[in-house]
Amino acid sequence: MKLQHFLNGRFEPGDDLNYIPVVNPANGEEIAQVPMASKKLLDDAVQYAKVAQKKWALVPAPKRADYLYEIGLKMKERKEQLAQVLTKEMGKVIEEARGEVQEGIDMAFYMAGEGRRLFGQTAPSELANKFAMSVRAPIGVVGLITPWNFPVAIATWKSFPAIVAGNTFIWKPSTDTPMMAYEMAKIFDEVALPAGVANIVFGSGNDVGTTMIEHPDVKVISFTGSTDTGRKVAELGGKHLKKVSLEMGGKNAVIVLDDADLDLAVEGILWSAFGTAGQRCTACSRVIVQSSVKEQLEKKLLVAMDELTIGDGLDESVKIGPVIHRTALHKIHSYTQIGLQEGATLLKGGHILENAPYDKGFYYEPTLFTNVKAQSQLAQEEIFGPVVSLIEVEDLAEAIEVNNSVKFGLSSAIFTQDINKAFQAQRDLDTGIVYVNAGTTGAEIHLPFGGTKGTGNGHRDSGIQALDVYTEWKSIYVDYSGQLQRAQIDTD
Ligand code: UN1
Repeated sequence: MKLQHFLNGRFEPGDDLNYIPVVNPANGEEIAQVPMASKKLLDDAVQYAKVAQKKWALVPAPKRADYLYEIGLKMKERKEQLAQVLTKEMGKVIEEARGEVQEGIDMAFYMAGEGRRLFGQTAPSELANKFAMSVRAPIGVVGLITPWNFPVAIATWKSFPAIVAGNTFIWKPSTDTPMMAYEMAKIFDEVALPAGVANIVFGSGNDVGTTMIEHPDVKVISFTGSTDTGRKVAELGGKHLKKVSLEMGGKNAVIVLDDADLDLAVEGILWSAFGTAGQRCTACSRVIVQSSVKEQLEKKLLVAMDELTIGDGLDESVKIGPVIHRTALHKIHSYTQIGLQEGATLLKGGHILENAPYDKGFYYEPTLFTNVKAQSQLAQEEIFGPVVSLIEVEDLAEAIEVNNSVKFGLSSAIFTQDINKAFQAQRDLDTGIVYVNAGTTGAEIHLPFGGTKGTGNGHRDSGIQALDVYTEWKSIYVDYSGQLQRAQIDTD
């Protein structure tokens, strides 16, 4: 199957017929081909989006929202089919794929509600008979660059607030997972979203991504992906004075204190470390454990890890699917080797699964290291795979210090039954998301999603805060005094 770009309400095969294969990571089979756009095609898309935006901005927001309700309903109707496509192209197990599609549905209905809010503010004027207010104004054409690990949910976090606020968008999905974008294009088409409001252009970061960031008619860039790429996006965006929203890596930790419910902590660690084969920005990659319960926690984790069935995510009984591609597999494995060189103790896993039935796909054994030093490479760098490092600490203060010692700040979690410690931790953990007695994953779409330090640049995806990325504040003063009144001038 050959996918097509979606431009100005039409499907376009692409102008240079330059296609690359889309591979199912569970078995290495080619499942589709994705066209790679030229700079010219991207430029066409921007022009369509620019023309469409002028009209779209004049559609009343509650009417714009009606399209989002329709999109949400279609996604709901097709939830199972979308989840199947998602598992085939990305590899996550079907239960999680359903969950990701649900995130998209939730975002559609949530942002549709904003069509009847999009609240501005009124303020008293310092002058008599003068009215002051500020409103959210759309910005124009926005460029969305999304990753392969959440091919649909992350795109909905960005595109839905963008369009309800009166912008139009160009979306460049990852070419590793373009099929969900293609499915979304079909839905945009089915609900007759006005031409040019949603445009999907497949292509490389170097061609399409760079051109989009440099393009004078693309006013906002919202990016989710690696810190290295994000830094380049920010540099180039800065040069062209773009508003850039970045969502990047994590090195998220679960803290386990000696008073924790250890069985619950084990469940939380397993789900957030090995779910999605560890390929979430929010994945737990470190466990920071108080020394008195370290051995007990290790034992419980090892027993629980035996239950993790690995295989094709379409099989309902499988808990861990493949990783995205061979390059990822080797990168993950290089961290196991680094861990061993650094003197960490490998308790379990640590291998690429190379024998049948795993030989055709890209599978990595869930891996647990212990006696890991907080400052080691294994404990500091994002791995993006099913590898967890146990770090021993004496007390809560040290746990917080270790948690905060990485350059990322997305998510953190603490297991404790002591409410004072829980509240102290939520204050002191330097991450954008904190969980108490739950793992590091599972953010809900109506709360702001993002992180501190190397994870982001101060913006947030999803939640009401996403609207700040896609709107400008406009302050409006209406003087009904019939006289020239001069602010800041003392007239007494
Ligand atoms: C991501 O990995 O970039 O909080 C997104 C979670 C999901 C979203 C993860 N709701 O784990």
